[in-house]
Amino acid sequence: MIGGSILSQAHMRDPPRPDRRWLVDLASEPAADAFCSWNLGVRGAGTASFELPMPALDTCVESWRSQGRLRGGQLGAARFAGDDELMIGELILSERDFGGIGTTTHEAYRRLLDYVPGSGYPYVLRIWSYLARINDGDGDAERYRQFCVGRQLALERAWFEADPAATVIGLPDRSHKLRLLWLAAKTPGRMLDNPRQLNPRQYPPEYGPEPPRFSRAALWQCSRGGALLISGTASVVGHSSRHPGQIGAQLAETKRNLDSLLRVANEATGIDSQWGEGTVLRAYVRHENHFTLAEDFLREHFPGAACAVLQGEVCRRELLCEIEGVHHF
Ligand code: 3EB
Repeated sequence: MIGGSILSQAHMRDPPRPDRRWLVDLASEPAADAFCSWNLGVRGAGTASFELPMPALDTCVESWRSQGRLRGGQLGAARFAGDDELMIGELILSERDFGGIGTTTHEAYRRLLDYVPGSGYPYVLRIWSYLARINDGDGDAERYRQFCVGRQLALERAWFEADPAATVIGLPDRSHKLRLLWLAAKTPGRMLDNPRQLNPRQYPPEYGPEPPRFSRAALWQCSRGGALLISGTASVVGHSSRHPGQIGAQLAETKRNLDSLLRVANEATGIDSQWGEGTVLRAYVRHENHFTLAEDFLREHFPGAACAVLQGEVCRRELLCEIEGVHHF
């Protein structure tokens, strides 16, 4: 009896072992193997959580760390969270309300362009767009190409001085929702091209009636340092897809594109930076059975980087993977 109580006291002094809380645990971040998480307590007006409904190799939380006062709110169908320097907004529109992906994209970008100038964060650095069935439809009726038509129609109002960095990825579900997230700043960034890749505005018409509109990366400086916001980067050299259907070769080509982009950024900053601890990558693979292959590739070629691998459809059918991310200088 006495022995038993000493034993349990000794046990109480042990540091808590997470695996003992085999069903429910509390931590500042959701557990990697959670099937559900409850966010308890209001952390601050500016702390928002956005959800990407796509399968992942390991679920994880990508946290954007704040500087100064937090703020957040809702503007029509959009909600946003921000701090003294940056904000991220999310706008979700249903194609059911706007009649097709082209018109829905046009409406979403139009709202974005209307909202941004008066938002207090007038410089859009980066945009993410997610839609389902991105490769459905043939020729110029393909949904990605219709997305490009809608985006171009909105951007013809020529509000962006330089196109923001971007990602467009297909969600592997049947949803009718277009999800647009944008990162905007109070101070401007510098948009970068990649010498290995054509500026998307100059893609020939074989890729669709209207060209994609994005820069290969945005370089942004603040008191905490510089950040390279890297667009979705795939196995595209010039304007053409390389190594159709070959995941290993596509990953290697994508890495060469990323290396080339980092050289441009190093020149711009005057810092000889390398991939490593300061690198956060998100890889999208079209097929779930390429999850571990992609992760092994990232581990080997970006040692020290933090990596997430998600299942998503790339905008050209022959492309099997795309990598985006943030590199801190
Ligand atoms: C490419 O290089 C690959 O339409 O905004 C990557 C990132 C791609 C963004 C976009 C498209 C977009 O063309 C596809």
